[in-house]
Amino acid sequence: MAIVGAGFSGLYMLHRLRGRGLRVRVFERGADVGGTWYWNRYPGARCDIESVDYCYSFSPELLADWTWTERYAAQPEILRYLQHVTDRFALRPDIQFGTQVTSLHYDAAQNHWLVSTDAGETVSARYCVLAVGNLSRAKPPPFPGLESFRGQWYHTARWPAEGVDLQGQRVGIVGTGSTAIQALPQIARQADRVQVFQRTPNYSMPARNRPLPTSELREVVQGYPARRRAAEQSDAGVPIAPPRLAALDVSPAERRRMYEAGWQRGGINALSYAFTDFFTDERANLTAQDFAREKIRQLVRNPVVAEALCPAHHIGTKRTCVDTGYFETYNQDHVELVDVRSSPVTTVTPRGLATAAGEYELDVLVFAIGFDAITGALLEIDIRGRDGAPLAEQWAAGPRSYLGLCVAGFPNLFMITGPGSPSVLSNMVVSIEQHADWILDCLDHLHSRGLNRIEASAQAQDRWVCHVGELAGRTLYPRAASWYVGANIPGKPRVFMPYTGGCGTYRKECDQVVERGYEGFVLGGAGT
Ligand code: FAD
Ligand code: N01
Repeated sequence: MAIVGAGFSGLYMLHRLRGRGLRVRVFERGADVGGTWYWNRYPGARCDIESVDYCYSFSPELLADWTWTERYAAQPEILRYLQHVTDRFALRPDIQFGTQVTSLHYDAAQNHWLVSTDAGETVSARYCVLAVGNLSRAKPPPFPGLESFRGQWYHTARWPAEGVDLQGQRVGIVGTGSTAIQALPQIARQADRVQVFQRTPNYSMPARNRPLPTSELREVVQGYPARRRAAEQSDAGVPIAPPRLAALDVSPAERRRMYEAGWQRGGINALSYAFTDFFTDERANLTAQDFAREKIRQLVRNPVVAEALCPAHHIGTKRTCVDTGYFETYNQDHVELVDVRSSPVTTVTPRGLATAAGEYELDVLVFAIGFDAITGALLEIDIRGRDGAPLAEQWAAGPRSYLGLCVAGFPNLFMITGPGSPSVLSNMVVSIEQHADWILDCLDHLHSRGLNRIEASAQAQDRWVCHVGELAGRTLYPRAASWYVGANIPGKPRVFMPYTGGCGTYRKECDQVVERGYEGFVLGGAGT
């Protein structure tokens, strides 16, 4: 078995497969485990799902012996957790670090995959699991002249492990997504001057982060099985009771009270979990947008800056950000918002950034410009299935999969949180465990029947793609120019990629496929 990637997905998959006595090799580009939490070391990086939920549930002993110190753990703590898991379950010997998988070619005669790496090695594997991450292929800075810049530049998703000393520096941050929103308050603490180059403003909810007392953690661990079951059956993979009321069915005063309560609780679902029609009814969504914009106007003293920070898209249709003091940071004299919507960045010069409006002199450039999300890391590998057909060709008009787990024409190849599954719309660790468990059960099923091949049928895949599209079409999601639809990558096909039906419903759909004898899959033995 081959697994590509050693983040939350690859590590858990390895652990489960090992439990079956299978021989497994994991290939990881990085020098250590951690995936997202290995690469994204920028100041302020932390999770936006509560730490006690953004972790594995498979081992009660692991749960009991790990101490989360904050409501939302910071990157170093999450990385330490994943390193701890790796060592506790002795996973390291099966992981080959510093190795990028460059191609995966299926050999139909042998019914195996040929896995080639950038080290020039090729190995064969009967089954392959792509645990490459939805947000792991960093978008390269697209600005001409970057090589001429005399200062230092960094992509937040490749932040140096030793950190960057920003004391006394003039720093430019390009981007105002989740990453920049976390990083700005931290960078502004150190730098002499910060200029934030904003093309599109985003909604951000207060994190209300706080230390996690051990008594609270102990209580959570005691009731963990029920808490996790609730998360698994929920829409977003978090143990929060779903809303019951529609926004327009309550009075404006009641609506306001509920939004305010959410805002005070904080977190990514602060407003979205208030009402049932948040993601489906434009008028309901507008009430939450208005509330969020009003908060920005209260938090930012300069009314011109506040207005520039007010987003216009349907709230939630681009990933809602979570912050600690983001908007308030613009009240500091040494922090400036620069509009690059009306005057886009044209070039990087030796001294800084140039826009049509002028040149900005900088010592350090920070690119918080995001990722080629969901399909980027998959298509970076030259994947060829039965008949030698490249995956890139099959996905030329957007990704097509069955359950977000498998692709027709690519036998014995599994994706963890692939396009067409809840993936980035969920607490990803919940989704990762579900996918890895499903894959393991599937392999057990094959082995118990003396079979060794499974492939999604083209018809089942067509039906699934249609179903995912229909579900998304009932929501406001596809209307935003977001990375969910590939809008942040020039030339990428515009298709809404995740499954919007919710984690609980998705899990049932996957289970039904199994109950019906792997409906929609073609199963076979070596000779068939
Ligand atoms: P990753 O963690 O991305 O790991 C994939 C690994 O595969 C990487 O280490 C990569 O180097 C390796 N790889 C990729 N391609 C190759 C190749 N060809 N050859 C060899 N190795 C390869 N999700 C949440 O649910 N809650 C959060 O709070 C949250 N916070 C986030 C914060 C940040 C800053 C970012 C960027 C993402 C966040 N996410 C969050 C999403 C996060 O990516 C997932 O939660 C989770 O970490 C994904 O784990 P993974 O193992 O699937 O992928
Ligand atoms: O990336 P993004 P991110 N010129 O794509 C701008 C997860 N995450 O790294 O919107 C000027 O969201 C771009 O502008 P625009 C989370 O899922 C979670 O911030 O394209 N600007 C945008 O403002 C998140 O959604 C956390 O107009 C350019 C920004 O760069 C996902 O990762 C923390 C530009 C990119 O925003 C990605 O977040 C961090 C250009 N040429 C990440 N190109 C948590 O809080 C891009 N931009 C848990």
